[in-house]
Amino acid sequence: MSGSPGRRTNLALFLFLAAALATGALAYGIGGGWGRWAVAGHGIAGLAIVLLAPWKTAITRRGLERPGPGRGASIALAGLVIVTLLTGLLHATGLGVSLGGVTSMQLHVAAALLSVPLAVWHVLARRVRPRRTDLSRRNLLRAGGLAAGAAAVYAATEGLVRLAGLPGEDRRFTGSYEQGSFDPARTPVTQWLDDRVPDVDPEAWRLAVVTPRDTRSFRLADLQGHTDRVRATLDCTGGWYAEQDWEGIRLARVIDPPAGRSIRVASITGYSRRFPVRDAGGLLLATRAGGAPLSPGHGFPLRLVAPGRRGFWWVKWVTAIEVDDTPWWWQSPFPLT
Ligand SMILES: Nc1nc2c(c(=O)[nH]1)N[C@H]1C(S)=C(S)[C@@H](COP(=O)(O)O)O[C@H]1N2
Ligand SMILES: [Mo]
Repeated sequence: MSGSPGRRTNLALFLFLAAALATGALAYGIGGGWGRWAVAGHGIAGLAIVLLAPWKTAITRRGLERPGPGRGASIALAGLVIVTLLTGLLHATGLGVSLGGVTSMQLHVAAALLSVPLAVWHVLARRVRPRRTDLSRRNLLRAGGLAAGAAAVYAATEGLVRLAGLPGEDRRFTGSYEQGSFDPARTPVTQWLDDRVPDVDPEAWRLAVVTPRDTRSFRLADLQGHTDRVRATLDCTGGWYAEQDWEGIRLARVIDPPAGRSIRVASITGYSRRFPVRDAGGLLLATRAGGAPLSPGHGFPLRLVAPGRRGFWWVKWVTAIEVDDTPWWWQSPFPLT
């Protein structure tokens, strides 16, 4: 016995919701080529949830007939999951990338995150206890079959997007759309959460470089003479990307030789990210983009360029660099501000 069909549907839903959450986080976390597998896995997990909808609807209909506690929260959860799926499809196909004011991607992530506590509560409130038969061979085969079906639907959808020439065909492997490449003035100005564009006085501004050996301070004029260049793509998790020619000073030059395990790059605003010291060679402290000084929104006077990493690593308004023995992963995987 592998349990009732209702139990199986609920288990499969739980499994694929968890998979969608995990692959979504991975797609945000991985900026390099491997990210494409996270993005594909994310699409497949989402479509598996869509495929389960008819069965779940039958269960839900029965549930709604016996009103009990927490019914409102369950309905809210269903609504959030539907919004998450719809905005995911709107973004991926390009049929609705921006919904006036907000982007589909913003709604997608917000609805998904809000649904997590509700989903946890929903499962706990129903006291579904794991049973050994849940992991029966047949159930695992069924889950595999569902994933294969979802993969086929994913491939078919991608094919349709191309055949129909929908905007979705121009997505980067991360799922992002091009906006303002080689034209910084057309590139969006965005903050991860609640940071504000600061008004920086270039005369008073200093870059502090703190290493276990010493602390040094640079003026803007000390950095502006450097002409290290890198062509790199800023790919925001908000769903757009732009390739740009960046100019400034390689980070490795200001901490040479690196003595420590990680480098913390901090903004005037308090926002910061920590990098493994081995990355120093690939990071650039940029003062210019596209041949012009950075605009305030894009990080004037100094911003980090972190090729191969998603946008939230590209710290703007840099004012301090600290090298120490803290492991680079000793930080929140995503910024909290
Ligand atoms: N200080 C600071 N730097 C930041 C952020 C922020 O909120 N604060 N947001 C990051 C995110 S999420 C992105 S996508 C890029 C956006 O850079 P742009 O505004 O120059 O396009 O800046 C990154 N650097
Ligand atoms: Mo971003």
